[in-house]
Formats: sequence, structure tokens, C-alpha cells
Amino acid sequence: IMTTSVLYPVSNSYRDNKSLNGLWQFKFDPQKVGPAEHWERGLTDTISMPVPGSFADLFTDRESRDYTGDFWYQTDFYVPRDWDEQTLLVRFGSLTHRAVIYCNGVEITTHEGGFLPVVADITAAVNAVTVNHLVIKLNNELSEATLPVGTTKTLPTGRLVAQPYFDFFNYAGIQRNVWLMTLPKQAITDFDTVTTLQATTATLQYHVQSATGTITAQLCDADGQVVAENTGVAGKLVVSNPHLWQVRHAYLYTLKLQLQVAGQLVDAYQTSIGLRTVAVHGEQILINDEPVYLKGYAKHEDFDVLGKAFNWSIVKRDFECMKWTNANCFRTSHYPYAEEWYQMADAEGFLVIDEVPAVGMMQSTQNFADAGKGKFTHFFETPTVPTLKHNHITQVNEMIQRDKNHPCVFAWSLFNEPETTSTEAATYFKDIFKAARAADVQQRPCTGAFEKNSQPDTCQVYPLCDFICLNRYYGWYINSGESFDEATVAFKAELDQWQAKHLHKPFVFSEFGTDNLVTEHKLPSVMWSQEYQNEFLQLYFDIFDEYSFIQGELIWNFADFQTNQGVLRVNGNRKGIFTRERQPKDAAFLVKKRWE
Ligand code: GCB
Repeated sequence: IMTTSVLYPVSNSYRDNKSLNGLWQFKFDPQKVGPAEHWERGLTDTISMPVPGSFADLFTDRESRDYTGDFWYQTDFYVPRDWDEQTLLVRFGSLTHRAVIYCNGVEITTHEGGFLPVVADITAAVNAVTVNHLVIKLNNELSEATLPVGTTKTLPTGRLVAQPYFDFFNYAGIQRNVWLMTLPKQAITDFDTVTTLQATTATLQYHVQSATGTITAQLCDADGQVVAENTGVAGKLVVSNPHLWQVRHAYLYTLKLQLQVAGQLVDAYQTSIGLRTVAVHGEQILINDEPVYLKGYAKHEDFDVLGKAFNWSIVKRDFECMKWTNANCFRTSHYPYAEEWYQMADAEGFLVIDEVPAVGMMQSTQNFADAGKGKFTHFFETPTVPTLKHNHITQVNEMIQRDKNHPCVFAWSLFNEPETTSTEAATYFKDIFKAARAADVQQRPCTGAFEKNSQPDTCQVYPLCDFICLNRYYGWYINSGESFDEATVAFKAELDQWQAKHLHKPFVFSEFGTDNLVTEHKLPSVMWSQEYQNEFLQLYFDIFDEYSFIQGELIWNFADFQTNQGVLRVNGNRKGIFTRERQPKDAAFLVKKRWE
């Protein structure tokens, strides 16, 4: 149990952490000779590499930027003198996309999936007084058996290149924070919380996993006053006249857990907790029993030079920009983000649709355009599907385990734009939804983002969703330019069909938008101009207002971002409301006004 604890590092009298971020050693392994040559014992002929970092955009040559295959990292560390007698963990926010971790030449653990934490228990492998070598073998190849989905091509020169079935650059590396951390030998390893509301009280039901002992739980208000207390591994903390966690008006309590063994305090864990409920009722999404209309963005972890490297300043700036446009929500398209994003969302009162990296489940390297047009491509009939499904379910479980106690997370998105019209797809997703529902004690709504091919009369997966998320590009990938008048007609025809089904479920637009360049202005508008983006958005806004079941609008995308190269991409995807530098395009002012 100990090694699987993914609780975010905290420090207190029983726990300590030391950041291992910094400049590590790095080496590509195109011939995959590392294991045979025992690179795990220590790398030679290395270059330096920042951690956290995405390696791609730090290089000036194409081969390195586009490198696909195995690559290795190493750092050396000492264990602080007073850290003996404790469990020692190395915790990575993520390792993209898969990794083997070695300490002093000994294999500690492996992990598949590039967007969730990896925890390695190195207690038995460390030297207490001499230097320790931490070596990681990573791999960033894409296939149809792992998430996110794509393929890997061998060029005539023998080089491998990634061919994503998705529309963002395949950044890889040690992209998030790395900690060396201690846990007491007898520790708290996990906990769940569920809030319910009564007339004048709120009840936080908790359940703790730990070594055998006595658990005490305290809830403290923002002034540090204890407002509720209980003893037992599970129990209720009842708060009278509670400050609820409200959308864009967050209030955070601190939950303090303590473990006693044989009358001795041995461990403690503390975390922010928001008291709030989530429900879907008829056509409405309810937070604390009040309907909420989602206003905001689908995002990416993406920035110039940094790629997908975690950086607090980007997080801060993005929240400031989102707040400036009066947004209240974002979707973590198309993978779970670094945990620090959710910490800030908790504090700022943002709602988050948390998405697993199930993107590209449609055989196409121009997936974005094909999806926008509604092209059918087979997917769930291939022999790799059982392995893919296993990985998908594992990552749903890991995401829910990591994020379940964040008040900001109000829904799980279990996919983006898969093929959904075959019976194979229906069977596949039934099991994915089952796994998610079984994993979440809060029973948050489950959804997924549907592309154009998933229509009211063809889609076999939408009935699994508690609310339905649509990605639509009428007026961009289809009915665009001089045919723009068709967009209204086609879009409304589809919405009328959904309406005629009387589903009594909320619909959220999880994507809509147009590419444009900040340099391009044109009257009358043309595609790629800022005026065209505004006209497109206004058309969508007007249509949304006509249908009562539409309960949210998340624009594609918050900011411009890097993608693979292609004739439809101008140094990346340009559908941002903000530029990649996080400055407003014209549309930002339109959106800000609408969401006021
Ligand atoms: C989509 C995808 C998203 C793309 C977007 C686009 O449907 O979900 O990943 O980036 O369209 O801009 O084409």
C-alpha cells in the first residue's frame, strides 16, 4: 500500500520533501542499447536537461526536436542525515509517456502513461551516506495500444517520428515537479471525502486509508479554528453555518488527518477542502443545488520554449486571463494536467472537467479535420483494443485517485472524439464508464467530448453520459468561408434533432472555434482573420441562447498551441482567444463582454 500512495507532498513534523528539480543529465538512445550497456548504473557522455522540461523545443536541430524513441535522464542526490528510519519515495508529477525508474542500478518500478504521477519507493535501494544515482529510462513512442493514441513511423534514414492521431505536439520528458519525500513507516496513504448539505449544516464524510491505528480528523476554517472533529478511519465532520465552496467564490477549509499507533502520533496529512455538492438534474448542472452555466475554455498545457513543462507563472497568468474574461470553467483537454493547476482552480473557484488522455481513438493523422467533417474511420475493431482498454481503465482509475478530493473537479471526461457509431465502440465505452463510476465515491457526472460523426441518430455512446459534450466546427471545417450561411442551418438542424430526442440532459459545447492570426484583419471577414473568429463565435452564442438544454460553452482554445506540422497548421493551432504569449486577440473582448 505504501508505494502506491499518490497523495501530493506536504510537509509537517512527520513528513519532509526535497525538490529534485534542476539540471539533470540526459541522453538519447536511438539504437535502444541502454539496457544491454547497463545505462541504469549511470549515464556517460550526457548533455544537460532542465527538469521539469519538455526536451523538444530546447534544441536547435530537427532530429532532436522530433526525437521519438528511448531517452534517459539521471540525477544524483544525497539523503539528508535525519531521514533514516523512514520510507523514502521519489515522486514524479508525470513521466511522458512511459518510464522505468532505477536507483543505484536497481530497477524500482515502471509506469505507463505520461500525465499522471509516478511514485517509486527507493527505501531499500538508497545509500544513507554516499551519493545516490537516480536514472530514468523514458519512451515517447505512440501506438494504438496506449494513450494518447497515434502511431510511430520509421523514416528512410532509420529515424522514428511520432504520428499523433491528435492535434497537439507530442512533448515528452520529465515535465512536472520531482520530489524526494519521506513517509513515516506507518503512514496515511489515501483518503476520500464526500460533502452533503442539510438546511443549516454541511457534512463532510471522510474515509482514510492508513497503517493500522487511530485516525483523528479535524476540519479548520480559513482562520485556523477547528470547526469539526472526529475519531475513526471513517466518519462525519459536521459544520454548522458552513462557508460553501462556490463557483468563482471559493472558500477552503483545511482537513487535518492524524494517525496514532500505540498511543503515539506517527503521521499527519493536511490538505485544502471545499464543501460543495455536484449534481445533474434534468437539463441543469447543479453546484450546491444551484444551476450553473459553464463559461470558459478547453485548454492545453503549452507554452513557447517550455512546451508542456510545468511552470507556476504560466498557471498564474492563465488564471488571470481566464478571470479577466469572466470565465468560470475549463476542460483539461486532452489529458490530466499538473496537480498545481487544480490547486489554483480550487482557490479561484473554477470548475474543472478533468479529462483522461483518451484522445486519437480514430485512425487519422488529420484527426482534427476529419473529425470536424464527420468522416467515419473504424477504430474499435483492431486487435490492440484489449490492451488499449486496459490502459484506458488504469488511467481513469489513476486520474480519479489523484484528483478526487479537489472541489474544482466536478466532472470526468473519459474521452475526446473517438469513433462512437459501432457496436464495438459502445461495448468499449460501457466498461470505461463502469470503471469511472466505480472509482469515484463522490459519483461525479461522467462525460466525454463527441465529434461531428457522433450524431443523434448514429452515436451509440452518448446515453452513457450524465451530460453530453459536443465539439462542433460548423463554419470552420465545414460550411466555411463563402458558405458561412450554411453553418447556421446545418448547426440548428443538428440541435433540433438532439432536442427532438427529449433527453432531459444538459449539453455543453466542449469545443468550437476558428483559427486566426493576429496579423490578419479583413472587412468583410475572411477565414483566418480576427473578424471571422468574432462572427463565428457570435453565431454560436446566438444559437446557444435558443436552446434551453445548452448549459455551457467552452471555447477551443484558450490560447494558440503547438501541433505537428501540416498545411492546416501555421506553426501550430491558432484557435486561441489568447495568443501563445497570452495576449488577447480581438475575440477576447467579445467573450469578456458576453460572460460579464
Ligand atoms: C478537435 C480536437 C482538438 C483540435 C481541434 C481543432 O476536434 O478535439 O484536439 O485541436 O478540433 O482545432 O481542430
